[in-house]
Amino acid sequence: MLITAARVVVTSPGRNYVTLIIDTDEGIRGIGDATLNGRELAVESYLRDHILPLLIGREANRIEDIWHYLYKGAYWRRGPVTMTAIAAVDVALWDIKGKAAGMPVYELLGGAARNGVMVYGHASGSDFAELGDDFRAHLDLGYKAVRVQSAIPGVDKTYGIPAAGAYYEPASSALPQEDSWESTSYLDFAPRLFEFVREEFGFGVHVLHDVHHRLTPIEAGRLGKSLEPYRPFWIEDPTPAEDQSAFRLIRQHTTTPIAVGEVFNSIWDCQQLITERLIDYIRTSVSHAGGITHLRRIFALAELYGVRSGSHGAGDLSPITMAAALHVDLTIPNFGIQEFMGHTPQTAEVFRHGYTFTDGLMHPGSAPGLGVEFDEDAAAAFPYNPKYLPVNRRLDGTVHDW
Ligand code: CS2
Ligand code: MG
Repeated sequence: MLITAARVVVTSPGRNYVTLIIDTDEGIRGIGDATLNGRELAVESYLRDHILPLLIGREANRIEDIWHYLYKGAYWRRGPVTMTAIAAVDVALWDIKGKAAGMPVYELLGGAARNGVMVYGHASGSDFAELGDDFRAHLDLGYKAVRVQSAIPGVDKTYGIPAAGAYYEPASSALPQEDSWESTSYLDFAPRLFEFVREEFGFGVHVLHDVHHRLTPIEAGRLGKSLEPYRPFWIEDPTPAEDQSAFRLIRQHTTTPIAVGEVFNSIWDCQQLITERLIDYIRTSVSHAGGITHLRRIFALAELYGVRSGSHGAGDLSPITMAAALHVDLTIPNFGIQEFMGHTPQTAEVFRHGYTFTDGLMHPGSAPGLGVEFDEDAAAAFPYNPKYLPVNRRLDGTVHDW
């Protein structure tokens, strides 16, 4: 089966998504997610101008060969743009392979190793009352795990807090909005946040929290120690992820589980964190870490060191990535948890998917391939809408990690 055509569609059903479509001479089509929040057009160009011409005439079933051809053949390796583009090709080829075999992708990956995929949702609030309502709403939906984020007294426009009941989208402005941050206020506040949640909802539900890259290593050690009485499922991205050896210092001070990896795009980004057991969950995603092919290598390495998966699943990863993630999550032995932030209603018009949520567990469905159909006519109704992620500044104006 030969690749005959490939093209990229940028659409914005509530937020921007970049979708790769690959067609073959047997009439089977595959789709991949090439979305990189705030840098969508960079990936679109990398695919359109440098990758897609190389795919025409190649055998669609040779997924591994194509992966290495695109990775090693570029000379300039790794990075979020390159690896998101390679990921989109990889996922589209797995979609084609599943459709050609008449099987869901998870069957090609070794079959189901569990009945369903435990997911966590996002609860947030501008105060504890609002947070409590959102948390309770997630419990009512059947979630067994909930991430909690709250506004920090004295710090305006911090991460993860939408208007009450609104869908959270951080890339919200045509030029970067400036958020604010102060670690001292946060470190004093975080234990109170967890105290509220545990007093209100008890210890029968997993509670997660995203620090979002903002602390120094010793601050992260202090945070982890202060939260130990409240038993977090994990604290996520406590410090900038690229400084892997910093996690040795954090580990010296706390047993609170740590999750890192949504900004990583290759196994080499997390090799030290995994092999030195500096983290407990690796959050690399199908769409930003080289696709299904490379993500399985990362999870296989992690399994050797007792590190479990906890893949990124924010709304800026399209339903194609959510579906592909569920196929992988269903089959790996060291599955931990899967983020599921959900998508806007308009997104469901464009990406018609077959995955399901039942009592806190998700399943990709049994349709051949990924189980997602991309509606190009619906997509055309939502033209690209340039958006940037925020830039963060401390209260004295210093640029800080967002
Ligand atoms: C966040 C993401 O869901 C998470 O864990 O870190 O929502 C992140 O802020 C966005 O994906 C950035 O585009
Ligand atoms: Mg995160």
